[in-house]
Amino acid sequence: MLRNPIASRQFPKNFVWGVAAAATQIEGAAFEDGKGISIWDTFPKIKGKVINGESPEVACDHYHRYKEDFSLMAKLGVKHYRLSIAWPRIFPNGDGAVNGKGLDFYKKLIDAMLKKGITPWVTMYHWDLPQSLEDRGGWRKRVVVDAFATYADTIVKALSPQVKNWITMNEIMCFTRLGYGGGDKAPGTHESEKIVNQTYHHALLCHGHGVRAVREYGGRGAKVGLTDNPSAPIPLTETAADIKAAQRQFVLDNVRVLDPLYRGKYTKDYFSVVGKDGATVEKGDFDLISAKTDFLGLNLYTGYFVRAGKKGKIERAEFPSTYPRATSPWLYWASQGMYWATRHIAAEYGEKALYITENGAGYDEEVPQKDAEPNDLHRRELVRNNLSEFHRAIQDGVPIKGYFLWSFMDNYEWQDGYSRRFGIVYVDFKTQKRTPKLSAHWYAKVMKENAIV
Ligand code: GBH
Repeated sequence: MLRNPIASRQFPKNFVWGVAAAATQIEGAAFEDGKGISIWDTFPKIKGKVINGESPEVACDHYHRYKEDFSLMAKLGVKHYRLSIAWPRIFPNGDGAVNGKGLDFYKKLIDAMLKKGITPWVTMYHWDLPQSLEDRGGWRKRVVVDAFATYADTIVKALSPQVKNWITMNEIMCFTRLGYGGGDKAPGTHESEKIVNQTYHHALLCHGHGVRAVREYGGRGAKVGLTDNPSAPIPLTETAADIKAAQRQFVLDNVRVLDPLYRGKYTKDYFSVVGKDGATVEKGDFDLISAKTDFLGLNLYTGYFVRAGKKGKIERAEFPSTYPRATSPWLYWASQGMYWATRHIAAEYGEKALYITENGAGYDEEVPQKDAEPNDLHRRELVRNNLSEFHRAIQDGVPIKGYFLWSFMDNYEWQDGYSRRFGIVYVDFKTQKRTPKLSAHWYAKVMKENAIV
């Protein structure tokens, strides 16, 4: 007798299946109802930073279309949705006066979700710093920490009756290193390593304030965690020496965020990586940074291969030019990264609850034929392979509790603009028409069966 192929591919009971998006990437209405300017409104105006200078001013116009978007989600069987709040809608200048219309917008939006049976998972910060704070030093300066503490208090107080799941920060590395070190993301400057490490430190402090705000004002049953995007070294062979090398590389790669979070200090490993450019720390900082969380969120898309070399050295096995990847050039097809990143965290830091807060694939896709189902078999296949690896990790004891596919619909992919599509729903940006792709119909069945189908 052959077995039913999905019998061994079931996920645990109560596994959380969802989709994800972020304010700047979908809302549009960049200057409506009192919203302040964010660094992502300013950044596309700098020549050469964003493809075709595309801006998030209109994006998916979700600000005006959220009801129909939630109807479509519900139709696909989505029960959990990760969204973010635009800080400049709440505090147009980052601090100072609250914009009541901003808070009202999110209350109405979340009400509309709840009516459709969709549970919100709210990210407090997904890269849209109020420009006014950037003008006062931004992530380089402690002013951002004080402002964030008040912002976190304000949104948690206002939304805690409706929201039980909170994510403090999205991908600290991206808005610190890539924003202030690499120049690729807003604000797009090139600071010293010392300053870049200081931006990480301020972001970690904000995470701590996010946790504190949820503990103080989140109400009963509220949960909070950080979303990180660790790099994912994969052992070239799954044998003891390569596994040890990969886990060691994992710690060193991600030491700026995960060591302070879990070890409550800047460790020897941190200083072995940053040298004399470590962040300046004030008394009490680590109490905030390492305050106990309820889970860790992970955005995982890819990985890379390492093996044990001679004399304890770790060798990287480079990707040859023929190795498959998505149109996003960093997105190599490396599904084993899903297994190993989650496993390394469980092994190294003992985390008890992991949520995959993003996973997906970015392609410049063809315009679909009129009335045809957009064919994104490439995305379906990569995501399905990734799910197999998460499933394998769970079988091996890694505590993965949920999975959010990035992204619900095509949207503003930051410096890659509107041509780089990550959605399982196709968006025609001229007409704002939404059309579920092949992957959306497949994912609907995954959520329904609680299994890889
Ligand atoms: C996530 O970023 C974001 O949270 C989300 O908003 C975004 O739309 C989505 O993923 C898709 O990109 O070091 O220069 O080689 C993931 C961003 C992109 C961060 C690749 C690290 C490495 C680029 N990651 N990046 S580089």
